[in-house]
Amino acid sequence: MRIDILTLFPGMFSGFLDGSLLGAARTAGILDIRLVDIRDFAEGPHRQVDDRPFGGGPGMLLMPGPVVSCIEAVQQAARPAGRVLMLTPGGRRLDQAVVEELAAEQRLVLVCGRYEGFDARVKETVAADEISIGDYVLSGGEVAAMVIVDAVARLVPGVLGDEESARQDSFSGADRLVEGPQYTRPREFRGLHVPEVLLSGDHRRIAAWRQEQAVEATRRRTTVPPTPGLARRSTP
Ligand code: 6GU
Repeated sequence: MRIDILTLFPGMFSGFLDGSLLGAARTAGILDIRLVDIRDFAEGPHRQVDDRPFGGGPGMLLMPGPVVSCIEAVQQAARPAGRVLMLTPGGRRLDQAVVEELAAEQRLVLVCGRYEGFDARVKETVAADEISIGDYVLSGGEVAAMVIVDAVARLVPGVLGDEESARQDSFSGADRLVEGPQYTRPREFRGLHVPEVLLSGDHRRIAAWRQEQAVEATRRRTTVPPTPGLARRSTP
């Protein structure tokens, strides 16, 4: 799979892309991830990429010229042109179903916004979709792009050593359940014991217990808390 990341801050990605999982997949040629600096497509002596919004208001917008030139150049450089995703807080909310949809593409072009966002004509000029990673505001799309690359890459065959582990992840499979609790050694930690069923060697019972725990974990997470605040405890 090929992913082109268009950004004003390519340096933000270096540690991330060279890290163990992605670094190995890139070296192995499974993932072809490229960074493109939007400022390289700016014109004039100042290489300006942002300007004040017409009609007034706070902050600066990315000008359409450099962004569209950058997208077009990247798309023309290789085939297929790839699906263009603009990263904005108002976009379609990312979830595992969207991640699976993106992982099925041969090529993605991720465009990171900065400042108050993109001039609206970018989206009209290039056939782009807008993606958000959640209902909160980041200073730019770079962190969101890393989230997308991480989540998508692990679904690309060969990136994870163990294909089964991706299928068993939370939100995967037809039921979209989150995973229940898991345990490793020691069998007892500070007086807390590993559930007996997991030590039983009875694989049918273990599978049934895990399914039950996943259903319960999913229910707890999607039930509206009775009082404000995030803290919720299951009744004993
Ligand atoms: Cl994609 N960009 C920004 N700036 N903020 C966000 C976001 C994206 N997704 C959630 N918040």
